[in-house]
Amino acid sequence: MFFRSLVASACTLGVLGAASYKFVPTQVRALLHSSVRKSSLVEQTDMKIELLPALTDNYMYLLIDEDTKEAAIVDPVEPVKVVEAVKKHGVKLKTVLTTHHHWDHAGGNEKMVKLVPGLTVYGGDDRVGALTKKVTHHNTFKVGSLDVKCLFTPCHTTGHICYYVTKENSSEPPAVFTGDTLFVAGCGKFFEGTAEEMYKALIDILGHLPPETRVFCGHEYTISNLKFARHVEPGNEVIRKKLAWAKEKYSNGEPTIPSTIADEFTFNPFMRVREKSVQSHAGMSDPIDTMRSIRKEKDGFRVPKD
Ligand SMILES: N[C@@H](CCC(=O)N[C@@H](CS)C(=O)NCC(=O)O)C(=O)O
Ligand SMILES: *[C@@H]1O[C@H](CO)[C@@H](O)[C@H](O)[C@H]1NC(C)=O
Ligand SMILES: [Zn+2]
Repeated sequence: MFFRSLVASACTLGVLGAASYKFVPTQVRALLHSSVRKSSLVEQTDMKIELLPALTDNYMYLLIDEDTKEAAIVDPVEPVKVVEAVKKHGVKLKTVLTTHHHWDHAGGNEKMVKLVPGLTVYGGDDRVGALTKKVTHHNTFKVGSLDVKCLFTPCHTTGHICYYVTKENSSEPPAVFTGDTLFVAGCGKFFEGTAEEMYKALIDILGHLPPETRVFCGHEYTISNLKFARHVEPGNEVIRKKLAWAKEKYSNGEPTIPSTIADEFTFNPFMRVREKSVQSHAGMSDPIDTMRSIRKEKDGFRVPKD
């Protein structure tokens, strides 16, 4: 539909969106986007995770098993950058983890498998490019010595998968790659699902992971998400502090990722739909009605300048 295509966001634009992006002059693009966004490394003794900024506000994540030096890449939309990072770390890339089929996440898969032959490409949707292993809820597999568990979280798209990564007997926190289901202080738009489904994804599934689990999401939306969170809960001091912190990070080109599941429950309005403060903002008394109402409100929210 013509109107829908006008208002479509980056994630739904498809091939045309990807192609037109290429025609933005390189210097302008570099100034506006990726080159001012720093990559960063989250180091534990069991796993390393390199955050690789991509496109305007996406993240790819290079997951490294320290034990075997095997690696996986989450949503490799810019495969050349992935190959550079793999070389830099001297690791063996074997696996692609695809959160969902939208082009800003899965659009690099075909090129990725050409650049690194023999990759296993995981995803939960037949629309994922170069898919070799379709997965569903609680499927498990290994990346070196790390255990990966698939969490089926349909709503943003019907085939969305989050990947939960643990290491047996480790005392360090697990990681979860949440794509466009859970963002820092926000959640994905309900393109192909309902408030019931997002409630299940955020509260029942992701919300029951260990509280210290680190959250690695698909986009750098933290500042605009926190401005909406502040609008929902003007009296929540945690939101105001996190917003000041996020602005500081952003101004230095640094990521605001990861957060933790425990932290999300303190400032993410979509994780807080059982709280009276969020429910009364929505004029609802039921958590799922609240979820539906604040998602609709955020779809039309004009993000304030400060
Ligand atoms: N609000 C987004 C617009 C782009 C958009 O719609 N992004 C999709 C993912 S590709 C989404 O689910 N956004 C969640 C939201 O806007 O709350 C932005 O800050 O640029
Ligand atoms: C984890 O700990 C258990 C109990 O101590 C032990 O039996 C098992 O072999 C350990 N697993 C690994 C991979 O080290
Ligand atoms: Zn996206």
